[in-house]
Amino acid sequence: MKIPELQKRLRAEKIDAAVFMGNDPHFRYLAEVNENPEYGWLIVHARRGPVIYIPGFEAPRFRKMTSIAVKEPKEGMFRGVKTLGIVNEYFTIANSKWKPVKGIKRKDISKIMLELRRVKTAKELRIIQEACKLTDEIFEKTFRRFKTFKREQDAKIFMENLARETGGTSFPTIVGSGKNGALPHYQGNEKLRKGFCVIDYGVFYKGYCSDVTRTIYLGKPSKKEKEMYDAVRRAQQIGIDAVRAGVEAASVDAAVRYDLGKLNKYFIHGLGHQVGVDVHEGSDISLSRNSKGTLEKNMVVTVEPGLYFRGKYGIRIEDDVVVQDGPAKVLSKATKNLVIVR
Ligand SMILES: [Mn+2]
Repeated sequence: MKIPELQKRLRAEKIDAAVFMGNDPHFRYLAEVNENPEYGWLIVHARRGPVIYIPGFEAPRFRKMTSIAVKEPKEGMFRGVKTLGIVNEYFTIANSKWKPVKGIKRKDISKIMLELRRVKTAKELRIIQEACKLTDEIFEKTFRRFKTFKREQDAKIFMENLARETGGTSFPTIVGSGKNGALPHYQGNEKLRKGFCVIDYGVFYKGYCSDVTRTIYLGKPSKKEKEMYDAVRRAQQIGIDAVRAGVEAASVDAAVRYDLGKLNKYFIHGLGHQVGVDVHEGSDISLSRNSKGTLEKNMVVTVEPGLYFRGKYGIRIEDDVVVQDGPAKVLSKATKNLVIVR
């Protein structure tokens, strides 16, 4: 429960209350519910209990999900509030014209929220670990089934269907075969090409995301291709080994690039990012060369080096790991031995 910590921060900043709109992931995060309401908001008061305001027809459902008081919207919700914390990104222009907040001074609390979300509670870690376990199982099922797929999206649809029962996927699945794998965010649907096939996939589970990539091979890899795969796998392990509480986030990216040596020029994106209620969380600290800040215990980050040879193929391996005082705990465990589909 992060609300008491938020209240402490609000008091320190002399903010009387914070409001989170229904579409804001912080709503789920703070209320500890799996979904956002279509319409409604959460008010966290600095000095009294939080309240969710939601229309009557939605209220019973949310009452079952949270211990926070759920009430119907009414006048005077912000009585006594002189300074109101908002999250700029979700407090849109329409909201700023919203009558109940008229005349109340507003202060952006995005930074406070980023800081709160950065370090995960034991409960959050448990949920993300479960999300990763589901992801592993879906990867294994997909590998076994791969021979039957004709097009890239046959694999994508198969995987996304398996995620339906748990809450869906955390982002659009990427399946890029052959030269398409050289485009990190490829979303096409070509006939599956021989060679490497990059599969980037994650589930949305109890309000949290997983984000895992495996690269498999369709056909028979050459010696050179196997070497490239091994280079990515080794670099990824070096990245995981470098993740530790207290280290500069940027230094983890640097360690991987150093290991890749001449191949580094084919590694065209950052090494990783935080993950949580959002799949790309907390842009303030990431495993990339321009990131400032250090890793803290119980942050969850991805480690995802890749090599991209334009017009030829791509390889990426991505795991979700928990930052610890000692070696990072790897949550995603789908095999990293090169899966070969013939
Ligand atoms: Mn990722």
